[in-house]
Amino acid sequence: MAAMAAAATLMSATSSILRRSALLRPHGLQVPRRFPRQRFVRHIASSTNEEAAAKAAAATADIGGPTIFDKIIAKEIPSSVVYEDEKVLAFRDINPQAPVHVIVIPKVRDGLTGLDKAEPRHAEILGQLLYTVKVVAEKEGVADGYRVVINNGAEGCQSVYHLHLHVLGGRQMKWPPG
Ligand code: DGP
Repeated sequence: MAAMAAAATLMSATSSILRRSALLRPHGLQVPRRFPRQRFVRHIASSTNEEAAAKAAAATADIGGPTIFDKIIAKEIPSSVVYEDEKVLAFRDINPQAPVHVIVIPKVRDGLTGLDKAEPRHAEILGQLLYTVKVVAEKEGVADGYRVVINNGAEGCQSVYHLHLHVLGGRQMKWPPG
């Protein structure tokens, strides 16, 4: 009789252990533990990405004020446009230093107050600006010889803080430049 009672107790205990491990753990214990963990990891990852993006945006924010070139782009003040496309504008300099003197600018400054603010993300627009210089030189009939100048910063004689390339031609250039 005692042996039968002991066997019944053992079977009940075994069944309880089996129920917990084989049935409850996968459906009852593991599910609620696994999902929150994954969500937590995803949350950490996404907030880290957001923070990194916010830091990158702050580091490259366009902190320069508006310039006269914004008004030229918006056609609020007139200019003699030599070339224009979606991203780039080229117009004659108001104070020409050579028979041909054209300014080439990005329509969206995107932090490029000067060349010193260039970031890897600007590589495409920088290439487009340079290519536009070549197009402008051909249009202006100076493709055989011209000079491209970027004045950067106060010591470089920059006066308008919106990146621009000067295309100068139509006369013999001298070297070194002043
Ligand atoms: P820089 O000194 O490198 O920043 O050159 C700025 C040039 O911009 C300078 O050669 C004169 C030109 N510029 C300034 N204001 C105007 C304007 O209102 N119209 C035109 N067409 N050019 C301007």
